[in-house]
Amino acid sequence: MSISREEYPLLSRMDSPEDLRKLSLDELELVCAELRRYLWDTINAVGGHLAASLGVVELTAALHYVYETPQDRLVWDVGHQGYIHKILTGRRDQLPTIRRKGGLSGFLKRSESEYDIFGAGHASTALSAAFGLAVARDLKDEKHSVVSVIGDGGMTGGLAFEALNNAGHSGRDFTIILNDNRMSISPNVGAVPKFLAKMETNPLLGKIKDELWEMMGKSPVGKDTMRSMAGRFEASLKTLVSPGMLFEEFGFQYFGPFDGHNVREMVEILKNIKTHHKHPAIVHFLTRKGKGYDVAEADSVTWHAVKAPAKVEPKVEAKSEPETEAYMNIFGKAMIQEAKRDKRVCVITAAMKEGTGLVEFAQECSEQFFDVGIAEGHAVTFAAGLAAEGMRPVAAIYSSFLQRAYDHILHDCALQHLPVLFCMDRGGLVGEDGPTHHGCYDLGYLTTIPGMVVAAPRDGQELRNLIHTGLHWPEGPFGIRYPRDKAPDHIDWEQKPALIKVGSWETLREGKRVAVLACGTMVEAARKVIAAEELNVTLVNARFVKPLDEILLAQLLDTHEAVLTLEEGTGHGGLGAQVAMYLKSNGHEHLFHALHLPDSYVEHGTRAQLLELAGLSPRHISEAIDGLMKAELPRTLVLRHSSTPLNS
Ligand SMILES: Cc1ncc(C[n+]2csc(CCOP(=O)(O)OP(=O)(O)O)c2C)c(N)n1
Repeated sequence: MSISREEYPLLSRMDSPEDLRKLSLDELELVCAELRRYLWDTINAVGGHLAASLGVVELTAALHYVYETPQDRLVWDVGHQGYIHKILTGRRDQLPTIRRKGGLSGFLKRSESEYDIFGAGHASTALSAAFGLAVARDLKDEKHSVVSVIGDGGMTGGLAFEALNNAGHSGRDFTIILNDNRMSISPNVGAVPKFLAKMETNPLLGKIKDELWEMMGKSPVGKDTMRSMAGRFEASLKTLVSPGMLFEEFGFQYFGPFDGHNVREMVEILKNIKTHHKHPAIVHFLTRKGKGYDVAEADSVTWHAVKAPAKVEPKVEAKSEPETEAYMNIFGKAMIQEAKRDKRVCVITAAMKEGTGLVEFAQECSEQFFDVGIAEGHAVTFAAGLAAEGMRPVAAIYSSFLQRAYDHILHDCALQHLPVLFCMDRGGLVGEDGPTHHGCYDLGYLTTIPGMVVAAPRDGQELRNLIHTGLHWPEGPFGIRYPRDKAPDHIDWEQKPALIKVGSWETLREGKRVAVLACGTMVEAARKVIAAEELNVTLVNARFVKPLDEILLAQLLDTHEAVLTLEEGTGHGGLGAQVAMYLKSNGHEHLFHALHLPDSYVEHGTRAQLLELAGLSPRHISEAIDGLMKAELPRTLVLRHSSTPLNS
């Protein structure tokens, strides 16, 4: 559906950045107002990331106005702030479909648009990727500009500094735009925000700079010679008043800080950089998350992402069950109890206090809470250090973000038998955030690590018990993954959590012929299917994916003819793969079927839609059980993988 000319006189004509470049500066200002209104109205109606994109309206417009995208390469970090970029690059009318199945992705994606030069979803990649583009350009003897945009939050990731280290002294034409809104999702942490704030507020530097610009004709981008003189003078001033200016030491020429909402000035600044500056440069813009809407400016944490308003359902008279709690909140509450019980418990987040359910923990147990910034690798090795001194560290990191820290888990924790507890929220399909955020791989990538315990609770109480168990486990890293979902049970918080024998499974129901081994979310899904269809099969809660409960497994194999494994993870290395290996290694010839996520990238949509698409819906479970119940008695081991590759 296209937007109306009456409501959006300019924006309705912007079909590509080419159209934007034809506007006068007055019109550019007007189009920014229309962009902001369109974004606000649409995202409040359909849900999505909001505050960050509101903050980069002028920046995005200025970048596409000055640079000849897509020939000039524009690389965005994370991509959650890329909605304005999407609107201006031919996707305006599809914005209402964002994050819905079949609609626009919530992040940038190479397959979605030629303007999405580099896809993302995870933070701190933009500088490395863009520097790769810049080097490729030079090797191919091409002349376009390469510009990357990174937030002050993204700058807390070590990868960003690795790129600065590598790119700064290369001398290549490479521009970094630092979008500094002083916020990650929550207020930014550590030295980077302090250092940036110093540059913004250093009164001596500011005063001298103002006077300098005054002398140069009141414009921060005066005539070329004056500007370069000013630049040189300013550079020496900076070393005088702020020795060791970080970026300059890395080999970048630093420009700023500038007002990131004055689109006219930004255009002038960027034009000058593009035309005259052919070396590594950092342009520092100050922006405000949520800009333009008081509520969002005042509380950008809440407005970081908004949900679509719930549909008004007709009132149901029947007494409805009170809602159960989300796993993430159960985790947060359980940690408060554990941290109060044992002062050695330390909880670490990598800039995801809200997302991992730790807001109350941070208030109530502030001494035991550590936000290390968007730095998952560091978070893990830091936790290993704590463990080496006898503390009980808990690394609360989303399953997909922990992928970045694989070697930190292996080399820094497991190899040294250091007991770090990993609590991985967003295990399995996350829904609308899509493939960058699905936690599909954890069961696979963690079970490859010798000595690692890998578990998935079937409900909230079991999450508490596993946390308790993990905090008492002395032998090495212990991982617990749970979904972005509500737990199926109500928790009695008065009751103390229990210790579970590591590696033990739980038989939930005894039946004949088929043993269903399910882990995590799949336990409840299988329980419902079995109950609804009154199937006479055995159901086992295979809560430990590593180590397997080989004693119970052997008993089950004695008494059953077929085995079905169910897991919300990829087939490689997870429950099914391990059980299959056990069967094969021990010469069993049972019928075997494994339901798991496909070996392809699952797109975005609701969790229910994606489970259906990925072959893990109740229908698929029912068909798999039915197939095994009716199948011929096994003569050979049949290893069938359920999933068909999905089109991505
Ligand atoms: C590796 C990784 N860790 C965590 C996140 C979750 N996350 C998404 S946006 C964001 C904040 C980014 O802050 P900044 O770069 O300053 O951008 P802003 O939202 O302020 O525009 C975080 C932590 C992520 N996307 N990737």
